[in-house]
Amino acid sequence: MKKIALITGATSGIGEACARRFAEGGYNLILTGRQADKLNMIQAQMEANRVEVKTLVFDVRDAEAAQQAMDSLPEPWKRIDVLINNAGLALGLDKEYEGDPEDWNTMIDTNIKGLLTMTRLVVPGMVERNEGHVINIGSVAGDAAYARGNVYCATKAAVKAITDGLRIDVAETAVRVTNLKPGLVETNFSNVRFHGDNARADKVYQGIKPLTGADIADVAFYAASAPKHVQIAEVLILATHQANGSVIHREEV
Ligand code: NDP
Ligand code: 8X3
Repeated sequence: MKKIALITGATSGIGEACARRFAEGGYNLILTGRQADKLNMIQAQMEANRVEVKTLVFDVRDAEAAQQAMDSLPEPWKRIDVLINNAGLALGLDKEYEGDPEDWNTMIDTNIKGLLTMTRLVVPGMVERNEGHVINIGSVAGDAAYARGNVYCATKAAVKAITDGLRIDVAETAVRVTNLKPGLVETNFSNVRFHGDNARADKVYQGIKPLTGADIADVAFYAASAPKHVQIAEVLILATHQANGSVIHREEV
């Protein structure tokens, strides 16, 4: 049987690009997300290319639904080789003292607790089999706070600590743990961040050639394909004209 990659948030952006890159690289896929129709569409495209795909529809914030979805997988599909914890979001770009507590809760529940839920469900099997790879999608935002990034940056700093913690806790096994930290990637991310204000979202990528989901998927696939004794612990991936979370050089438009 081919190797299996489970990708959360596979309906869009980096997650969808990872699905396509890992399929191309010979993996079968478990694609998870909240939009059944989108998952079904991606599944149909992949199955036409002889990739076997299981789809699981659940919200990563719902630990019980996540557990039930994982339990529903046929036994051979429970042997997951690569877990890509990608589902996540930013909501708002406000001063911390003016932010919306509901947005904070959604980011914390998705980016931190959702990632932990999936880790708790998948990693015990990897440890038992003494093989596997966890790739968490962190962010440059986790390296240092940027203006108005506050809580989103904190969730990605938490992803870094949680990823480093897991790497320590599985060090006696052959399980590998990677934190990928992208900078500006043009996806649905900013449309979501600005609650559907697409004009404002477009401005985020003006005057700079941003990364694409495929750029990040290539790095994820590289990490998963490295020789078994090589653990790509962390990668910061930036557009050429981005220096860090705060310094972005834009051409005049
Ligand atoms: P997208 O908005 O394009 O994709 C986000 C994905 O996560 C979607 O599939 C979305 O599904 C899913 N998702 C969000 N909330 C949940 C949830 N509660 N349960 C299940 N799935 C959920 O953005 P990106 O591809 O850019 O984001 C992917 C990851 O990359 C995120 O963790 C983000 O923080 C990170 N990242 C993004 C960067 C960027 O500049 N774009 C840079 C650095 C990191 P749905 O459509 O149902 O909402
Ligand atoms: C996404 C990148 O800089 O918009 O994590 O926070 S940034």
